[in-house]
Amino acid sequence: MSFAENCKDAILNGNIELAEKLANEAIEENIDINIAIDAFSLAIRKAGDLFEEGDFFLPELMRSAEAMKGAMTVFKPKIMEDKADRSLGKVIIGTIEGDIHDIGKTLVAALMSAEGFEVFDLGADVSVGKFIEKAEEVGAKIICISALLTTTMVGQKKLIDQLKERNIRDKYKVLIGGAPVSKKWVEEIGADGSAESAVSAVKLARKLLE
Ligand code: B12
Repeated sequence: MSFAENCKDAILNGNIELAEKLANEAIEENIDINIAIDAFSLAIRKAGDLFEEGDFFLPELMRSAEAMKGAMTVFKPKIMEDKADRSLGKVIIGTIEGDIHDIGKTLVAALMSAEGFEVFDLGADVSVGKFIEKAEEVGAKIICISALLTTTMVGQKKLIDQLKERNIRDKYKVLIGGAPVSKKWVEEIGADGSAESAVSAVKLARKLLE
């Protein structure tokens, strides 16, 4: 079986040990870390599809998510090992209120940090007020808001609306992301951009600050 097939097997079976073992092997064998993470990401999305189709129930999806988190925990120190020795500015990141999906957000945070941004990761289920309060407190340049549910994406709009109401919208670049986010949504709510992967999120953040 190929590496990607093994990852799929580990994630879909919710096998944390196997997921961690594969992640460790990928590092030992010098497999490009982004390619390895992509293989796991594809697998967890497959779990989501199975859940949507009714072939997976919530406990199975949760076990898959745990296996995915196990692999990401192995990759994180490796990502940070190559941390750039520079300061590109402060970034606030979190998953919006009502939403507990934090795997993608954590990946974006780790890569941003490795790139040289000073990242303040507020976690998941973060209120709009908390995002703004922290951004103001630390003097952030970028606010990154993740949302994985169609019901919680509205929080991304709410945050931008509140920045406008407080006349501080221009102080920040606002990046949004998560599976349901589209270019249309970016335009509709007046965000500065979105990205479909952690790698492109970092590239976009750098570009916006040029
Ligand atoms: C894992 C998972 C879970 C785990 C979450 C574990 C965790 N700690 O995160 C568990 C099992 C707990 C879970 C729970 C639920 N889930 Co869920 N879950 C998923 C799943 C399968 C994968 C998400 C994931 O981790 N992907 C892997 C990461 C690497 O990718 P990512 O999150 O997309 O992030 C990347 C990019 O989007 C981008 N990105 C992400 N954030 C940001 C932010 C910025 C600023 C930028 C620039 C980029 C960026 O970069 C990331 C890295 O590459 C998705 C399916 C899917 N297709 O997304 C469903 C999914 C999101 N879940 C879904 C649902 C319905 C739920 C539940 C409501 C189920 C339930 N009945 O309880 C609950 C929600 C509870 C809540 N209040 O939040 C639905 C949402 C449907 C919808 N239309 O809204 C999905 C789409 C599954 C489906 N197809 O039905 N879930």
